[in-house]
Amino acid sequence: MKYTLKPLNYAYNVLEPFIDEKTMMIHHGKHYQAYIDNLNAALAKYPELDLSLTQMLSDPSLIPSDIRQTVINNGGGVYNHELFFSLLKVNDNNLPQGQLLSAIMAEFGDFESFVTKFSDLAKGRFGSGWAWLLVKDQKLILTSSANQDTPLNLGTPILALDVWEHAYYLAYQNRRVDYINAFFKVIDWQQVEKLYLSALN
Ligand code: MN3
Repeated sequence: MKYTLKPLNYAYNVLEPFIDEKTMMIHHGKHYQAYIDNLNAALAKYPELDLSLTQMLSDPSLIPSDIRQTVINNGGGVYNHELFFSLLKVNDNNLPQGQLLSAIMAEFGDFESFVTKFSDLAKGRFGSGWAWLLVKDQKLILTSSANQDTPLNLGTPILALDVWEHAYYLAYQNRRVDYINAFFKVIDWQQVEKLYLSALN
């Protein structure tokens, strides 16, 4: 078994009331675990394949063709969820600071404009997918992706929002907008800034 579940560095209930405990338990313990299991099962056919997950997802032509789509779907599921879960924390009203805030201001004018643009992408993603903040050529860019597709071909992801219904349906049902607003209460901006600074190098 090559890939294993990474534990959260916080308890399932600490994101309440913005993201509820039951959703976190199922999302982390069941959905994320299933992506790991499916990825391992696919890669078990190719024990000699010596590539990292980001190498494979950045250039899927490196993946053997008979498992390529399975690795894109499930390896993407592993990569995306590990990033998403690692960027959440208990709400303490923290906001972007330092160089990350400067970059947001330079690119989007102000923080509220960034939140609006990111939220619009998350709202507008039809069906299941993700909204992203990336670093490309030292600049911040926004995008969204379908299914478990990663944006690794476009840049380095530093913020990820899962807008699959499994991420919010128990608490928010069809109200994706309320879930997106809640997400902005539990972002660990210090972690995002760390990723931002390392993406510059
Ligand atoms: Mn998910």
